[in-house]
Amino acid sequence: MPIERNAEKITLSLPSAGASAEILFFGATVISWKSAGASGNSDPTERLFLSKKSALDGSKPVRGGIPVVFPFFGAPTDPAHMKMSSHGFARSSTWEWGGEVLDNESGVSVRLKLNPTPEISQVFSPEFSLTYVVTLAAHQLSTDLHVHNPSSDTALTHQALLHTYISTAPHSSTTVSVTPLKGLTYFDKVAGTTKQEEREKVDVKEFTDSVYRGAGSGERPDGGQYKVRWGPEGAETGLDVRATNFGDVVVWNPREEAGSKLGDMEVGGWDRFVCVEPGIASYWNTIAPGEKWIGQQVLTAI
Ligand code: TA6
Repeated sequence: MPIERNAEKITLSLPSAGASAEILFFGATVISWKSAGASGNSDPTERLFLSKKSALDGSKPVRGGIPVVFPFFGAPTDPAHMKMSSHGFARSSTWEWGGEVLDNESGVSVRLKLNPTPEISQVFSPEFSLTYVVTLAAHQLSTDLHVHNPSSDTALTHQALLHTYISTAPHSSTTVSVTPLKGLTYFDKVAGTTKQEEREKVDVKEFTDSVYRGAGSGERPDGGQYKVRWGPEGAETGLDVRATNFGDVVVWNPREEAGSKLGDMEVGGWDRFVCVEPGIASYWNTIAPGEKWIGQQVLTAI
């Protein structure tokens, strides 16, 4: 069965490619994506990191997979957001089944929806309607966040980000790099300063929390495509990340320094992931009444 669902989650599968994905209704959080590499040099394997200590029962946001961040990134700064916790309500709300979009040999795709509930309306008053389309193909996982402003007279101003935890080989035994980020301006949240990226390859061997600005806004010829790689020269593996309409990308790894302080981060988990997060994180997007904005992430296992 390419698309199965129960009250808690949706399971997508493409048996011919050995690919599968699992999406919790809680937070519309993709918690698993298994795929072989497009180059044919890797068997189906789990491509996302999920902390063994993560709650999966809806008691708190998932520590891993692809949490959906909306209507703002990070700690609330707007007075209108102060009733919400970090990264907003989308990742800790229960989304609804929105139907099958595609189910054939080339891929399976489903829709989840989130509209204002009494709980959300208590903390966020603007009208909104979110649709999340998750598509599994042979070597790819696409996640499209649609933000619709149903208001007839009021603009909707928001941020949004896909907080993707990419499973990697241990940083302690190999270099996991993210390219190309050289030349971009970024806010280094660890140092608290704005910097210019001078490294060809960005690694996360140190505690890293960087918001790269203009990474995907079209200011760069590739419009937000990143390679996450590790392994021996000439035999590297990893993921390609392609972002559309997300003008920033965040690179995060807490290492033991900050990771050991996260109650739901398994010990040593920080050594086996890198978060590469396409998003609207350093600016705000405004959607006119009746209009829609769509942000897309396409992950490809190489
Ligand atoms: O995306 C990086 C970041 O904003 C870090 O500052 C860190 O807070 C991380 O998100 C995880 O946030 P969370 O609220 O899930 O613990």
